[in-house]
Amino acid sequence: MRGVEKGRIRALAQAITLLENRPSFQQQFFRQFKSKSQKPSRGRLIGVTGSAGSGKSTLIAALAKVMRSARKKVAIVAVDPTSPKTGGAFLGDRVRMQNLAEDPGVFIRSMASRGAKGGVARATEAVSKLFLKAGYDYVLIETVGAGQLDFDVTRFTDLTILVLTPESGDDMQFMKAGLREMADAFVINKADRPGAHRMADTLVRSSDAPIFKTVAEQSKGIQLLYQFIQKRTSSLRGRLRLI
Ligand SMILES: Nc1nc2c(ncn2[C@@H]2O[C@H](COP(=O)(O)OP(=O)(O)OP(=O)(O)O)[C@@H](O)[C@H]2O)c(=O)[nH]1
Ligand SMILES: [Mg+2]
Repeated sequence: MRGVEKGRIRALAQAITLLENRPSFQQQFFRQFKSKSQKPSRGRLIGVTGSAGSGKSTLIAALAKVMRSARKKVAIVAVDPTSPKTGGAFLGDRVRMQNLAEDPGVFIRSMASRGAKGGVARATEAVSKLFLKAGYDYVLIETVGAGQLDFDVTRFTDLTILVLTPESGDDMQFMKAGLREMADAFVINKADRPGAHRMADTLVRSSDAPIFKTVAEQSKGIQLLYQFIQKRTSSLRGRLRLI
């Protein structure tokens, strides 16, 4: 654990693998931290959810870039569904496109959901908190807005962003499932396409959460979103955590 606390990449990678592969170790992990007097962590857990292909990975890569410009250490945890990818690219590709992969201040980890439910969420939680322990300022967690996992994620994140597109009107069904109430902010991504304003109008009528329009592919609107994240999560200072 000491290597992790010093932010050593190798120790971190080993601990993550252990947390993923050994559910019993997860319990031990949580117990260990529960029993100690706890220092509030400086880092923040940010959930990014939304329907497949809405641009979550692109948004996360763009956001990570802005955070790096502000000299923040960023960890990215992507929960990939087992279903084969249609279109889009893996998060790693998007991050590479942004030249973040070579940046020692960015750690990217993919976790396959393999159709599992609660176990993945628990591993995701444990791994995300491990990054806090390792001194990362922001942990960005990508999940696909379709299943139970998304709700589990909102339970342990400091802030959850729901990514929509101008075409998401048809997806209102999944939003009605409760994710909408869980979201601290909405991002209407692909705002370069028609319908973004209409989508925003629909949202304004049904929620009090702030709405951001972004074109993640062109890094547009990301700075504003980052400012919101920063402001909203800074007031959480002093909150106790499991680790
Ligand atoms: N027009 C437009 N396309 C975008 C924008 N952001 C992302 N895309 C494209 O949308 C597609 C999906 O982007 P991803 O970032 O992979 O979306 P995702 O939500 O992570 O997808 P999954 O992880 O497969 O659910 C890609 O082809 C992106 O290039 C945007 O702001 N405007
Ligand atoms: Mg993705």
